[in-house]
Formats: sequence, C-alpha cells, structure tokens
Amino acid sequence: MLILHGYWLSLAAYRVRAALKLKGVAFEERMHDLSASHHNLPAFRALNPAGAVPALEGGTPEPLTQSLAILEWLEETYPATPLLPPDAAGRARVRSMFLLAAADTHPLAVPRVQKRLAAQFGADAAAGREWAAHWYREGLSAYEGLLHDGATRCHNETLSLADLALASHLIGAERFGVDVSAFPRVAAVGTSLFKLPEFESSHPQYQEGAVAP
Ligand SMILES: N[C@@H](CCC(=O)N[C@@H](CS)C(=O)NCC(=O)O)C(=O)O
Repeated sequence: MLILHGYWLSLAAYRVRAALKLKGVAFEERMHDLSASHHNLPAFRALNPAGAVPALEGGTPEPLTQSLAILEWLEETYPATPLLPPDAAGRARVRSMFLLAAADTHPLAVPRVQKRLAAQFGADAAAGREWAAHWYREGLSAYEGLLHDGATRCHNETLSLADLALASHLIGAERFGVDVSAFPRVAAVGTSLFKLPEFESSHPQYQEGAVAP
C-alpha cells in the first residue's frame, strides 16, 4: 500500500492526492501537522531531509519527495488515465504549466518562507499574506496568458498534470484572498476542474485536521 505523507493545507500534497484518485491507485494518507512543526521532527526528516510534504512511501526503495517527481513516477508506474500528453510538445507545455505553480509561485509562500520573512525582515502576518497574494496574482496572470479562450482544461481539453497544478494554485490564491474573477480563462478552467470529484474531494477543507479559514 502506498502511503502519502501530507498535511491538510499542503498544496503540493493536494496535487499528489488528486492524481492518486484520478488514477484509481489505493493509498493511505498520514498527516503531519506543519503548524506544530512536525515536519521538522527527526522521524519526518528521515523520510524527507528537506522537511516538506508530500512524501510517498511504499512504491520505491526510498521515499519519493517533490510533487512533480512523485507524479512522474506515478505516471510511469500507473499509465492508465494518463496525465501527460502523447506528444513531446504537449508534454513540455504541460510541464511548463505545472512548474508555473509548483516552482515559480507556491515555494514563495510556504511556511518556511513566511517564517523567514518575519524573522529577517520583520514582516507581520498581514505583510506575509500580501507577499503571498502578490505571487499568486503573478501566477494567475501568467496562466491567463497561457490558457485558450473557452478552455475547460489547461491543455487540449484533456486532464493533465497542469490541471492539478492550476487547481492547487487556485486553492492557494483563495487562501490568500486573491480575486480570481479578474482572470476569466483561469476561473473557467477552475470551475470545470472542481466539478470533478477527485479534484473537489482532495481539497484541503475536506482533509483530516482541516481548520476553517
Ligand atoms: N516543491 C515541493 C514543495 C514542498 C513544500 O514546500 N511543501 C510544503 C507544504 S505545501 C511544506 O511542507 N512546507 C514546510 C515548510 O515550509 O516549513 C513539491 O512540489 O513537493
């Protein structure tokens, strides 16, 4: 059995949780309370020395970390319900849209960065929130430019890793109070994605330990 190490609010764990459901792969999830720094306990650091969720155990000799690496492994191991397009150009476009959220936006707003902003620059909670909102708006603007008019999916009207990333980005944007209606193509794809049970049921608000905003 695969074990997904996550946290209710983790957007990176969200991407993996939704993919496991889309692919119909059985898994158990173990939650680690980031707000209580449980990801910095020695037992968790043994799983992921970087001290971050997600980690996926049970399918490989060592735990897998980094949502993109985990998703690429899932894709190769469980090819049914493909989440990458068949063509090289399509795969490049999907990976690019995935990284827009997972590499260019999300890491700027995670707890370790928020803590550093406070410790080094004296940023209070409101400043940290606005910092995050800024980067989420930047990401939304880029997605808006990449998506096509009338689209209900990021690429070729077929579910892909890019949709997992966009959905996680939208959850983050909402969390930091960003108005998505200014980005109509993104909003349209998001509305369509969250109608899918795998996307909706994976949402942080339905996970063990979830706290109302
Ligand atoms: N690039 C990583 C991000 C991992 C990450 O930063 N996860 C966050 C939760 S979404 C975390 O565990 N943060 C701990 C911290 O910031 O202290 C991925 O996509 O898996």
